[in-house]
Amino acid sequence: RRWTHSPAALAGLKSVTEDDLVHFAHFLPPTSIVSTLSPSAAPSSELESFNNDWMNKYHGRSTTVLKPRTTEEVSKIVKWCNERRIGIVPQGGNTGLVGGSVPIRDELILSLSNMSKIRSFDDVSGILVADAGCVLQSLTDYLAPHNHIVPLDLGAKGSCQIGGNVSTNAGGLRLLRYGSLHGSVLGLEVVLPDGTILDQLTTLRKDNTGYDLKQLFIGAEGTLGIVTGVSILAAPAPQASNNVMLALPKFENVLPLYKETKRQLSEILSAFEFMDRTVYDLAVKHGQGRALNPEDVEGAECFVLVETSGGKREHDEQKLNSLLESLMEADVPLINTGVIATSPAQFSSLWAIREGLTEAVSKEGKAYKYDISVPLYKFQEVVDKTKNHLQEKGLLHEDAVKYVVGYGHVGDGNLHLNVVAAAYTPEIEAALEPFVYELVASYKGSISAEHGIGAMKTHALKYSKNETSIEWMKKIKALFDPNGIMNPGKVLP
Ligand code: FAD
Ligand code: 2HG
Ligand code: ZN
Repeated sequence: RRWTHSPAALAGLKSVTEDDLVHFAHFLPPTSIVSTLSPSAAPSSELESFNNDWMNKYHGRSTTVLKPRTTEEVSKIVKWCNERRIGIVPQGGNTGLVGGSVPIRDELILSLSNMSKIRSFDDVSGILVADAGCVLQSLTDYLAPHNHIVPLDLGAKGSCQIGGNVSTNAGGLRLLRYGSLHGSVLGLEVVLPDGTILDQLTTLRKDNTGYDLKQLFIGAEGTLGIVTGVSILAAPAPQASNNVMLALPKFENVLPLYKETKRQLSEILSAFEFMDRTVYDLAVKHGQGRALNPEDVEGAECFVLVETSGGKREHDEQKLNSLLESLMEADVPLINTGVIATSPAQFSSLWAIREGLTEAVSKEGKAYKYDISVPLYKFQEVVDKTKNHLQEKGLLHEDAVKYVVGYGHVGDGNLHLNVVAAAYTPEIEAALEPFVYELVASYKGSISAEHGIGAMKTHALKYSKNETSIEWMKKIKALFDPNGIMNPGKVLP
């Protein structure tokens, strides 16, 4: 078969054949093999959800999905593929937003969904060891009766897997409080591209015995190996959590508000999330959370969701109330209003607005997503400049780009610039890229704060990494994966 638009990384790789399936059937049960090639061929519709990404923007044409149940089975599959030069795409919950989790061509998809056992939990140290295919929400549910939480939370928690989270180094809504996975992941078990099992599944808080190899796999997006097990430090569940949605008259108030909120709430501040008015309105339009009362949103240019997590409810509530009072009573108030959650249902509903933004945007149209790190005071400028640029190109109208919106994790300097279009078109893409990447580079920012590079940004890596860094990344890739079978065409240009 001839392939058009196939990157060089896939050039020497082979397609899966019926002979390969016969081999896999020696150690995998029929339920672990979904293929359009096998004698009992699956209809191609069964492969659809594996071949298409969450945004329905990236499309692969894989013929075969394997769902191993153990690390040993993963190892056997990978060893065979390495010998036969078959490209492999590791797939977790397929919620990634940069096209990393679906094939570019017809690579084999290795789904971790059958590896979902908790291996151990120690409620004294808080260390959890789990299979990579455990869904994030299921880990949260498992830890709840043990009074612990996963130090990571994101809107995709119902589908994404801990192995996918580690492989993308996902940030999310709790990073402000618990830091990145580079800190909270204590150990990993990884199947290397030649099938070797690298067992670094330690449960130690401290371990300075030479190079910390696991760090290489955190954020490698499946290009260096397959994560099969994760050891992670869970956090004690907060005894009290509160949140408040603050409505701001103008964007310029976000920065002073963040400073003041940090000063007053100090150790109990656990999230500080930003959304502009346009994306808030989209969330309401598409039924995410419960809309605030009209009088609370009147005149608001943007919103900030503040969460506190602490040890004593009265103490935390007192701090939050006095923050609100001081903000409202200032000579020039930083906020118009603050809607404080007074029940668990309201607490969840305020979070649902924020967590539902991605879904709202997707319901409205096709989203071009730019997940960037830029200085906080530039958030609005990035949105405005992008909007003006699209306007100048004549692309800001109902049939092309409908909205340009911004939201994100203020505390982490991470803005999600979303350009919501009627359709994905080459014209819009050409207007946005490299425009957005050049803009980010001009602020010395990052073109990917937390979603990764995937297939979307390989050509843009140079805007955030210099030549020497890319050269060393390529050397590391060649060392681990000399045959280039692991997630080919992703991450590296
Ligand atoms: P997949 O999408 O299946 O895979 C992602 C990448 O990791 C791919 O390159 C894949 O090959 C690789 N991979 C997956 N599993 C493994 C494995 N076991 N071993 C090796 N490689 C593997 N991201 C954030 O950072 N913060 C957010 O707040 C956030 N919110 C989101 C909200 C929504 C509604 C959605 C749809 C996505 C969101 N994301 C967010 C992006 C995405 O959910 C995360 O990147 C998530 O960590 C991906 O996990 P997954 O299991 O779905 O991985
Ligand atoms: C979030 O913070 C996610 O909600 C998704 O990282 C961001 O939709 C996006 O662009
Ligand atoms: Zn995010």
